[in-house]
Amino acid sequence: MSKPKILVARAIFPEVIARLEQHFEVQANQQDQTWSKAQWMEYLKDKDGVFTTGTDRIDAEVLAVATRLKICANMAVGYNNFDIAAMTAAGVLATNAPDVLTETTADFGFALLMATARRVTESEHYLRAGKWTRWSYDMFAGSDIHGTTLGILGMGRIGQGIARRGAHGFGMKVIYHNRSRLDAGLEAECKASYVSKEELLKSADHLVLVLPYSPASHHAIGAAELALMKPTANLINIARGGIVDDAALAAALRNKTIAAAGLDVFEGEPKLNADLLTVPNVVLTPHIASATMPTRLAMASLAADNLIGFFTENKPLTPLNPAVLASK
Ligand code: 8YV
Repeated sequence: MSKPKILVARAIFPEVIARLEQHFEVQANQQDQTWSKAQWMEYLKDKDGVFTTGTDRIDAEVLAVATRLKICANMAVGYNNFDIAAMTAAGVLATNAPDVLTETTADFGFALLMATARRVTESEHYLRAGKWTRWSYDMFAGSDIHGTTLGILGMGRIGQGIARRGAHGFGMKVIYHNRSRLDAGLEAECKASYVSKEELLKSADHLVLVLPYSPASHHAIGAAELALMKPTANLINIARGGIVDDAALAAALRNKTIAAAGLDVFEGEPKLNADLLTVPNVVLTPHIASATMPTRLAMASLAADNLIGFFTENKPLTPLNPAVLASK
């Protein structure tokens, strides 16, 4: 029997490609070329499965030509690059890569929070520019982290990881808002109290966004929400671009509606709202929250395991639309 054909959209760990090659006929992209949409669709035409990263889009237009496609395995926990409804309608399974990145991403959320609150990058730029000539009492004075109120919008696994770090490590008071409230046991573990979104915005000294992107969360933080926040507050986004209205945020940072922001994700990334590049009170990183080599390998391996599990036993590990499996 011939092996199923798999497309790997981006360069990934050679050992993961080698593992996939044991099971599949693999078209890899180890040169990490940027494919046009036409190339993407052309390459998908004869494929049974695809290994995607968070920027490789699967939608109705792609599915219309990828008629042999049975599974798309995303090397990301977020899956807003997938049109799940269109995939389900086409009988195509979607899988993501949850859990393996939780602690690494929560670590980074905290790193960005601390860098933002304590003005780490802004002060480093000052030093590198040769501007540091003498000490002064208020030089790069930032905001405290210990003992302050940590707000978390979106309380999934990563949100809980951030809550634990804040409550147990820094003695922070943790409040959160989420579509659904955590059970009492988890709330106690995270030492987190459920509040309304308005209360969260008004009370947080540091507000971390960790919710998934969907049309419902588009611009969940815009001018009106920023206006509710404390002028001393810091906003951290490690979730997805588009959850924050970046133009409104740049204006709020410039006008000191809030104190500072730390952003790992942007609307329309890798392009950035030009205003964000000119305000000093923002820490900017290029979507690296899950970027440690062990975690990236675990994410890639889980995506590969989903492909192998699906084709060998009809048992992917982390399906997003399992109804597709039942209907086979
Ligand atoms: C990935 C992410 O780096 O997992 C996610 O949802 O945003 C990141 O960890 C990126 O999407 C690569 O696939």
